[in-house]
Amino acid sequence: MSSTLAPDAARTSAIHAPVTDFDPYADAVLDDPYPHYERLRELGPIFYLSRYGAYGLARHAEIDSVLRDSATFCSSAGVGLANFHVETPWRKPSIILEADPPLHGRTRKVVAGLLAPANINKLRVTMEREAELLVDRVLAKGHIDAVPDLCAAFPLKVFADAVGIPREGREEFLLPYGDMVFNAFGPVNERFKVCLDKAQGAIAWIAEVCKRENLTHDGLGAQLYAAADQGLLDPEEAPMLVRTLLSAGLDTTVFTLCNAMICFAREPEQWATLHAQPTMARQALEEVLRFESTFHSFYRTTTREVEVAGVALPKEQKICVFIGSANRDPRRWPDAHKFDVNRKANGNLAFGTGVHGCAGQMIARLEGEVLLGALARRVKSLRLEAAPVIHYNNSVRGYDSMPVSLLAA
Ligand code: OVV
Repeated sequence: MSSTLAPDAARTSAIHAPVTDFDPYADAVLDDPYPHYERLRELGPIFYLSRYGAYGLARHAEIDSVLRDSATFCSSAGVGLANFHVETPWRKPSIILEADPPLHGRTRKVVAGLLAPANINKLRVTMEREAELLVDRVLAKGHIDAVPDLCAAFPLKVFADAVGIPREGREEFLLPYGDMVFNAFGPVNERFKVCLDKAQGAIAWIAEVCKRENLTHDGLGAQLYAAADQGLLDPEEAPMLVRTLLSAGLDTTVFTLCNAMICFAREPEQWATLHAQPTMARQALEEVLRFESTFHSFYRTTTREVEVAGVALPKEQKICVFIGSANRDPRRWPDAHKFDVNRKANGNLAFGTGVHGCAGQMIARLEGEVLLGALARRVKSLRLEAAPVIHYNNSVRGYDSMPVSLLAA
């Protein structure tokens, strides 16, 4: 990473951001982004990513402020590098993620009700039963690939059941579809293009399972159609929001579970702490989300000329927020680089913040708490048997494979 002063610093009196040719999407960066994030934070509160023509934020305070000001830093231009105001997106824009008021407020209200604790806590018992079955199975094996056997298996069962989609096709299509969705939170690079080529079958499958006739009668999907019946949504908005649930709800939770497994496999003492006190599962999960955030970066777009950390930005300017860096910012977190389940990690930005903060965060936490809790009660120790295989994606961080051995308590 090289950095210089912005090109025309001499000609104007405005403060210019440091410029860097850093590529957040290079494989080598995704292998271990944290030393790079540290350099980005040290560049200053804002910097310019010359390869992408976007500004970047890597400190907690500035990212928090930008995410809280959704009027100035909007989402309707897309949350990747492509500006939907001038470029055609790869699919019809989401009516919640890639929307501003007033559309966003209306759809968000429906989805927020759907995913509120009062509506999802009834899923806990079913999730706990599934978690027990899964832990039985992996303990019987002893040696597993924690990605397919545990981290993917759980959400593919409990979340897809909760939405109410068919069993057939889940393994083949759900994660590849999400992979595409999350690649689109970055630039239209080679990774994006290769993924889009491979995603065609998944795109068709998703469109099909979002239809009312293919959903169970009591799931979250059916509840979205019921909201449309009540006039809270237009009829064509119900399948769009089922698509949102299936876009946002699988890869993210799968990778969060992967990241939890990695954190604990690397820190046996932390596992010992959780094993001794399994009710710490929810707090421990929060620290996983801080320490190994699932979401690493995405964009906002300015709706007007605005100053950020003293730097004047034009209208329609893309700004990248490095969530994975904010959650390791030593300005915000003492011993930021220490994974510590005793820490109060609340205030981390893993789910974003502000009006676009993750609508599914409570069901995501529920899934994580339930599986981690079941493991904590019954697994005495876990060990990485070989190097995990990272899954390269433009915005989310997780694994394709993670050979682990488990010892029953
Ligand atoms: C938060 C999120 C992630 C991915 C997709 C969507 C939302 C969507 O609305 O489709």
